Amino acid sequence: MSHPHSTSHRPLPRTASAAAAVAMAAALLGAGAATAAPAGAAENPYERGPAPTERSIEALRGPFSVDEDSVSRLAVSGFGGGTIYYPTDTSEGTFGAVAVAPGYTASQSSMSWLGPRLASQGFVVFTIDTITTSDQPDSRGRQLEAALDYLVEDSDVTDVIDESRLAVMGHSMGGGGTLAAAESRPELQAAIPLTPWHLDKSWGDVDVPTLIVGAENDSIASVRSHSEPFYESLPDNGNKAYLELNGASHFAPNMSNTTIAKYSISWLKRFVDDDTRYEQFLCPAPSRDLDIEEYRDTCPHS
Ligand code: 856
Repeated sequence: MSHPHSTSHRPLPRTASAAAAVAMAAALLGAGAATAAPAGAAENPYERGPAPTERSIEALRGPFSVDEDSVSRLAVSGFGGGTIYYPTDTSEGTFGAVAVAPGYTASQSSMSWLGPRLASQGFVVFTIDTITTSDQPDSRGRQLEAALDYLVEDSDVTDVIDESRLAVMGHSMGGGGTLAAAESRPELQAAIPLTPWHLDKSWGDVDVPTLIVGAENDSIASVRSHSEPFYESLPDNGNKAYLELNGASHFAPNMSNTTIAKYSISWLKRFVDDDTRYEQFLCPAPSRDLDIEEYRDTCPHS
């Protein structure tokens, strides 16, 4: 870009005082640009709730009170109904939303712990039932998309949601569906497959920030054949992470789990809300400990 105040193409004399004058002019121009910006423009309009701490992201409940709304399967199409958990206080603005799919043979109740856990941190959470409990991963992905469409277009909480900030999660075949939905809808802001299962191991077209959670002792969707190849196939130049739960089974995501909660909250806050206050929990990568067998990432996030 050309400099608006430059009138000469003659090289400046490279004396110390001339260099200082150039630096001063640049500083003044920078300051002028900052003061000319609208008030508050530097603040993130999507930030919700107080500054986080390790303790606040591990807590059983976050700062927002939560209500729930049951959605009958008879009232919807493209998925099997579910339960919407949503923050009651909209004084800071609308919230991002996340749809959550269960695994093979399971219902929404298998993921219900995530409803109040995530909603109380400032998200609308829709734990869904699938059309049949034997639906395959790609079908579960389409059902997650239908659930998000219902949430922003037809639900009783449309006014609570920012339709441009949506995410998907799911367990096992629902985690495979989460990958499929992310591939199908690049406009999604985040995806979190939990001990995901899918026959397709190639997800190089996914352009959605994706946190894959694997379980070390998973004998249904082994990390060797599922989570690890899924993670490695995601583009290296995108935002992705792999969290492997130490000593955990395939069913770890079906019970209240603080490690899943704290990294899911951080991922959703970082990418659905653009809330960089949570980057501290993701980068640098958490260390191996009693809860974490392994963590892979593409830090720093962009
Ligand atoms: C249960 C996914 C051949 O595939 C399987 O055996 C299999 C079994 C179970 C699941 C799953 O979704 O488990 C979650 O709620 C694949």
